[in-house]
Amino acid sequence: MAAKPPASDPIQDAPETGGPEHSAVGLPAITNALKISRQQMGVRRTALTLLRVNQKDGFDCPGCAWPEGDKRHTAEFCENGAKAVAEEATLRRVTEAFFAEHPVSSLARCSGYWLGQQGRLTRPMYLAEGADHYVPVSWDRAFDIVAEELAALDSPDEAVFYTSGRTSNEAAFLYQLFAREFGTNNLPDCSNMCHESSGSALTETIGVGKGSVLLEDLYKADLIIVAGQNPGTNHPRMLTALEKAKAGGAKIISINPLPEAGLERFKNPQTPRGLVGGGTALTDLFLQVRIGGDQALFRALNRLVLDTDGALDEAFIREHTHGFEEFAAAVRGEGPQDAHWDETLRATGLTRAEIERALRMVLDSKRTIVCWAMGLTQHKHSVPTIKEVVNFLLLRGNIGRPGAGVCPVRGHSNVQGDRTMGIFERPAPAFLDALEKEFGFAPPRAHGYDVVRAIRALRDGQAKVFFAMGGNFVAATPDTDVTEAAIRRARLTVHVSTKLNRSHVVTGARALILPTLGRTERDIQAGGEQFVTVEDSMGMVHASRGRLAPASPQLLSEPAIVARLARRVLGPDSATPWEEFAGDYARIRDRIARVIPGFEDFNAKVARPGGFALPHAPRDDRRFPTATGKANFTAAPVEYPEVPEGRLLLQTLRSHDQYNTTIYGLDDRYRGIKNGRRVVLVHPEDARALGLPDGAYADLISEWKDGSERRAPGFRVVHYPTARGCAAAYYPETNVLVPLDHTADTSNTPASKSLVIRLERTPEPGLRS
Ligand SMILES: Nc1nc2c(c(=O)[nH]1)N[C@H]1C(S)=C(S)[C@@H](COP(=O)(O)OP(=O)(O)OC[C@H]3O[C@@H](n4cnc5c(=O)[nH]c(N)nc54)[C@H](O)[C@@H]3O)O[C@H]1N2
Ligand SMILES: Nc1nc2c(c(=O)[nH]1)N[C@H]1C(S)=C(S)[C@@H](COP(=O)(O)OP(=O)(O)OC[C@H]3O[C@@H](n4cnc5c(=O)[nH]c(N)nc54)[C@H](O)[C@@H]3O)O[C@H]1N2
Ligand SMILES: [Mo]
Repeated sequence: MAAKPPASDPIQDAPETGGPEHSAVGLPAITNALKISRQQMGVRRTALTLLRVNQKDGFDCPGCAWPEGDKRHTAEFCENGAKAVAEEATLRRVTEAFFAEHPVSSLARCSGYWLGQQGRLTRPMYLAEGADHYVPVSWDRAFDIVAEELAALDSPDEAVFYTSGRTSNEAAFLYQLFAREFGTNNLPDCSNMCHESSGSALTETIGVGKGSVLLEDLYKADLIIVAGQNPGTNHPRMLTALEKAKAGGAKIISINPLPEAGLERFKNPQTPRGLVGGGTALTDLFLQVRIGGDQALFRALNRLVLDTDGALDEAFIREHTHGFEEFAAAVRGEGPQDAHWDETLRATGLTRAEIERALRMVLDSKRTIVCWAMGLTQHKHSVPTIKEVVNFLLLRGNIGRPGAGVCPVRGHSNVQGDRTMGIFERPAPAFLDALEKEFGFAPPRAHGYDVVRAIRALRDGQAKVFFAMGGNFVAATPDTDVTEAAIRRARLTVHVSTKLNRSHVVTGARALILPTLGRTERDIQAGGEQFVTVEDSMGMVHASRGRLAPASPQLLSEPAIVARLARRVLGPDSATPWEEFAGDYARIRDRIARVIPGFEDFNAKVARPGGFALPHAPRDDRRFPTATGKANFTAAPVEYPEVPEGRLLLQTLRSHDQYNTTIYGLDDRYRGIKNGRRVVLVHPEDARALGLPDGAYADLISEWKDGSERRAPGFRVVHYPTARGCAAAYYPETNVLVPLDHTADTSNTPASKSLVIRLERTPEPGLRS
């Protein structure tokens, strides 16, 4: 059912606005989920599929990585989970006729939304050098083409193997094994753009780059701080957990430049009160921080805690931490309290009274959890910011006991598992030793490229083959023009995908689309029906079993694709039993059990309904496997973005109707935006000072320190109650504004939440000639 792509802009982006909502979910969420699901799947399939999401014998929701509770509702889904499922289980199909009709050059002018709406990919397709149409290709021929181009490289390090976060543990383990047997650690992943800053900060300070709380901990907490996260849209099931935590007496502080509806009030669709009543107020204290002001805020709280008699957990600090004295001296050395306040208020945009109120809540709490997501990780100073959060928790002994800890809330449903399986450009030597011992080859030891370095290598001609296990690299990465030009220099680009996206139409000299099974689909191999496993944001590993008939008989599973490709590329010399792995995923799990700590008896443990928790030394026994053997206090200088006169600080974020680069629709219900995505949210006072009435149109121009500028044209200005001096607009449309070199220190994550921009007023679209 391919719709004709219109000659010019295929999507009528004509935003209308009505002001933000003050509560989330409730009946409209169900109505909207069912509407989108029925459009994609029809009535019967909608019912069958949605009943299976996140059930113990069903499939893991391909939406977010929030954990499932132990007691499950019949419909353990949320609006956005339902949309993610509908997107995959859609009845629409992209066939060879579609590619015969549409040349790549015209598809490259279509919006990502339109491309995604065309449906599921159905067979392997090949774009030959110089050709403008993809043509069908057999799986064997497709693997031959990849093998040819890999064999032509001067070094295995001229190949890049990207992973998005939906890939199962089994597929991820095989994929990294293949890349390393081939000879490279070039395994960038979406994590590099996502929670890498959390991983960097946590590994150094507590010794494990993952969160330290389980779902039960939220129900035992006195205080939950949600910083830089919009769970109403991106982790809707977290609202149920927050509601339950509140019922148990917890208080919630939200730290965000935007008043996000989901954090204000939650109408739980599983309860009558939530469906027809007023719902539950979630946030007790809203700190409307200026973008990038979080490190200063936590530093201020830490200083106040240090100066309060009896506020420290001295026994914990003495026994379990390192660097406290230096930290305390550095904080006090920042000058007298008064000067410190001035700087804090400037950096955060908050009042002293607000911060003192937060302090009282902090001191009243015996068990505190801090949750965060992209609002903390995508800044230049994200790693020191998250380390300051760790300092904050360490001061009062809030790590490694029930109801307390760090909770980075992960994005993609298996992004955490992929990393556990070894998808990492800087693998630990112990991991490589274990691979070497188990598989009898010498894995490469030199670090590989992360996402940003991979783009530079492609741009500079040092990488020539780009292979992606899922994702939408050209749309998700920064500096769109630079990245697209870099990708076009490649000899070959290959995408293992479920849906059509921009990365299929901005390609290297040759390109392949390899269509694969999704989570919702039945996976039958030589050894019978298979299931896969995933790890959620809290380190729980469990099985996922699809039930739907595959979108096409020609799809291969991700493990089968990797196994067949590996055999073709590595030849009979590879001692790895690739065929056996593809035939029976339990054989892959046997090997994971022998290579990765915590997976001993993997097959037996995962057979238990609900799965098992991976060990986490700080959480389980207050052991901190860091360089010092203790939890480390760190005292980085406080940073925050400086914004010149007449400029704003732009964050790029998600609307309610998208999953990263997958656009479900053109509305952002909670923010009162309809029918369009090219909007920029600006505080009314700032907008007036810039001479921009509500509804005016403007180009966004980012200004980078080397003097270069980048432009995103034609955004409707929306007066919106964001923090002063700040602005917000949707990604991926704004990725064009993010300079490739604008990354977080240490983690190298694109700093896509703090861009200095100016707005240039333009005529309304209708008035342009
Ligand atoms: N439906 C849906 N679910 C998703 C996704 C999706 O696109 N759609 N994406 C998935 C993925 S991969 C991820 S990583 C997560 C993302 O989940 P989120 O991190 O919630 O996603 P964003 O939309 O980027 O929102 C960032 C939030 O941080 C706030 N923020 C921005 N800058 C700052 C700051 O400097 N300080 C503070 N304190 N707050 C700030 C923003 O106002 C916003 O509320 O969601 C996952 N789940
Ligand atoms: N400016 C800006 N840029 C950002 C962000 C931001 O906040 N602002 N966020 C960053 C973050 S947090 C992330 S995680 C990245 C996301 O980066 P990616 O993970 O690369 O992007 P997605 O849009 O999630 O990828 C969607 C595509 O994945 C494919 N897909 C879906 N399911 C499957 C599957 O089961 N198997 C396979 N093989 N393919 C599948 C489909 O073809 C779909 O088109 O973007 C980053 N980019
Ligand atoms: Mo993410």
